[in-house]
Amino acid sequence: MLRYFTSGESHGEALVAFLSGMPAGLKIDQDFLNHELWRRQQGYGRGGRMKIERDAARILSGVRHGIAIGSPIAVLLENKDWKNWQESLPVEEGDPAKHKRVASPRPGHADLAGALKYNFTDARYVLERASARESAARVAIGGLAKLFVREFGIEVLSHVVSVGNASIGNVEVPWERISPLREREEILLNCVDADAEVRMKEEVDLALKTGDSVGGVFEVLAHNVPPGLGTYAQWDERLDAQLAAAVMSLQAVKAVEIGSGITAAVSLGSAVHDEIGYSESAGFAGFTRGRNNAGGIEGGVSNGEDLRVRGYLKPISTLRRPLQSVDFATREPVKAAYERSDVCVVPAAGVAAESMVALTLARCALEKFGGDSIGETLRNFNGYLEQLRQY
Ligand code: EPS
Repeated sequence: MLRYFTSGESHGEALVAFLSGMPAGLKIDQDFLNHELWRRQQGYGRGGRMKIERDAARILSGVRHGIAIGSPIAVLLENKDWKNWQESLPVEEGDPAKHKRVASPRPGHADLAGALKYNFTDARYVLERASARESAARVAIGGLAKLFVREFGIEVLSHVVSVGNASIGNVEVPWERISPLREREEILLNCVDADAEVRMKEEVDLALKTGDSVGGVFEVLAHNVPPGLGTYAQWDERLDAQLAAAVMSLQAVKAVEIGSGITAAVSLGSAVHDEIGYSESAGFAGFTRGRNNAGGIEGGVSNGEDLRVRGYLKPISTLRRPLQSVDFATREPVKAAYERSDVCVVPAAGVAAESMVALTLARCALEKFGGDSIGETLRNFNGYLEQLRQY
C-alpha cells in the first residue's frame, strides 16, 4: 500500500516528505524531481519568498544506487529562508522578545480557526504549517509517483484555465496542446492560449497594483490512464472521490470539478454523456468516445479517456491592503497581519495538484496491479493490458 505524509514549518529548517510502499527497482531521476520543484516555484505573481528559495529534493532513505529499494523513502527540502528565522522560530525556547507574533488573524487563512483549535493567542504556529510552502514537500514525492506511473505510460500535467476574470473559455483542451507546456523554460501563467495568458497577466497586474490577490482555475490532465482504476464497489474507493479529496487538500482550493461537472449540472443528459463507439485498434480495448465530459471517470472507475480534474483556487488570503480583523490580545478592531505574500499562485497550485493526482493514481495502480518489485508490478500490468486487448 502506498502511504505518504509530510512535515515541516514554512520558516523552519526544512520540509520532509515520506513515501512508503513504492516497489523496489523503480529508477529515481533526481534531476526530474528538482525540475518539478522548480516548476512549482514559477508563475507570474509569486512573492518574495520564491526569490530566496531554490527547492531541491535531498533523498535521505529508500533509494540506493539510483533505484528505490522497497523501503520507505524520506525526502528533505531545505528552507533557505531558515537562516533569517533561526532566532524568531527556534526549536528551543529562545528569546521571546525575538519571536515574531502574528497578532491579528487574516480572514481566509487558517489563522483564527487554527488558533482557536490549538489554543494559541498568536497565529504564528498556525500559519507556519497551514502555508502552501508545505506543497513543495508534496511535489517532491509527487515526482516519485510520476516516475512510477510513467512505467505504465501515464503522464500527468496541468494548465491554467483562468485567472480572475481572464479565461481560455469553455473548451476541452486536448493532451497534445498541454504536453508541450512542460518544455517551457519560462512559465508565465502556464496557459495554452497566448492571448488568454496576456489577459491573465493583466488580472495579476491589477491585483498587484491595488494590493489585492487573485485566484483562478487550473486543470490537471492524466494521459494514457487505463480503464479500471478505482471502483464503485465502496464509496471511498471511487477514483473521483479520491481525486477530489487529494486536490481539495491543497491550500486555497475551494472547489474541485471532474470533467465538465459544473456545466453538466445545468445541461440536459443528451448534451453531457459521452457517446460510445468502437474501432478495433483504438485505445485500450477498442472503445471510443467523441468527447470527454466525464473527465475519464464513470461510476468512480477510470474509463480509458484522459482524466480531467479542475481545482478552483480562492485568491491568496494574505493581502498587502489587509482586511479588517481583531487583535488576539485586546479584541480591538485592527487590520489583519501582513508580512509578504504572493499575488497569484494558480500555476504553482496546478503543479502541486499534478502531484496529488499522480500520488492518487500511483496508489490506485498499486492496489490493482500489486507487486513488491517494479518487474512484478509491470508483469501484472501487462497481463491486464492483454486482457483488455482480448476483451
Ligand atoms: C510558499 C511560501 C510562503 C508563501 C506562500 C507559499 O512563503 P512566505 O510566507 O515566507 O512568504 O509565499 O504561502 C502562502 C500562500 C500562504 O498563504 O501562506 C511556497 O513555498 O509556495
